[in-house]
Amino acid sequence: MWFGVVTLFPEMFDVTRVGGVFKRALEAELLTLELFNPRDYTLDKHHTVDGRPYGGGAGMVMMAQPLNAALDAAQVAAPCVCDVVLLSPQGQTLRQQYALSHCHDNGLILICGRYEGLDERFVQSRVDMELCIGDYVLSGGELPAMVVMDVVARHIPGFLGNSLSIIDESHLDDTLDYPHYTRPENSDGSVVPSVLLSGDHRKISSFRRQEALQRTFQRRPELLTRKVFTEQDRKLLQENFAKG
Ligand code: 4H7
Repeated sequence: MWFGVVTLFPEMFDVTRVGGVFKRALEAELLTLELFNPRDYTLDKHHTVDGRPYGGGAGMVMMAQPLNAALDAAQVAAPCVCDVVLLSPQGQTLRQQYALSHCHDNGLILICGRYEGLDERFVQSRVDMELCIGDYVLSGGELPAMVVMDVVARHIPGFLGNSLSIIDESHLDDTLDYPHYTRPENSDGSVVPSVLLSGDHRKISSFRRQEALQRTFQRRPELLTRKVFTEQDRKLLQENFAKG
C-alpha cells in the first residue's frame, strides 16, 4: 500500500524508519511512504505557507495554494486514485473498522494541518473525509497521520509476521483485550490465574472471553451498547453478574 503524506514537517516521519514492523514493511516494499511539503510548492521567494485569518483572531492559517500544489503532486505520484483524508479535531472518530475497510486500498493520502488550521476552501474542494484520533487538540496532524498508517497497515495481509494475531484482536468486535501473563508463574507473590496453567483450551478461551467482556463492561460500557452479543457471550456476561 502507498501512503502519501502532505506535511510541513516531513522529518517527523523519520521515526517510521527507525524500527519495528512498519520499518520492515517499508524495506520489504509492502508499504511505500512519500512525503510532500507544501513549502516546496510555494510561488513567492519567502516560501510562505501561512496567512493571517480573515475576520481577525489569533494565529495563522495554512494557505490553499501550497496545499493544492502539494496535493496535486501527491495525486500524480499515487499509484491509483485514492482517498484524501485530513486529520483534524473536527473529523469523525477513527475506529478499528476504518482500518478494516481500507486495508485493501492501493493508496491513501493524508493531510497534516498546522497553525490554527487550513483554509476551508481547500478542505471543501479537495478533502474526501476528516478523521480524528480522539477528543483532544494537537499541535499538528503528523502524529494522527502516523496513527492512521499504523492501524491501517496492521490489517494488510502479510504486514504482521503472524497473520493470525489480528483475527482475535481487541476492538474489532467492540470488546477490550483479555489480560496477558508470562513467566514467571509467581511474580513477587502475585500468581498467574490457575486456569491458564490447566492446559484445558476450552476453559482457557472461556476465561479469557469472560475477562474481556467484564473489562469492557467496567471500563468502556458504551462499547457494549452497539454490540451484538453471541449466545456464548450472553452466558458469560450473566455468569459475571451472578458472581457480582
Ligand atoms: C486540522 C485543523 C488532529 C488539523 C486544525 C489534528 C488533533 C487531531 C489540525 C488543526 C490536530 C485529532 C492545528 C488546530 C494546531 C489547533 C493548535 C492539527 N489535532 N490544528 N492548532 N484529535 N491538529 O485527531
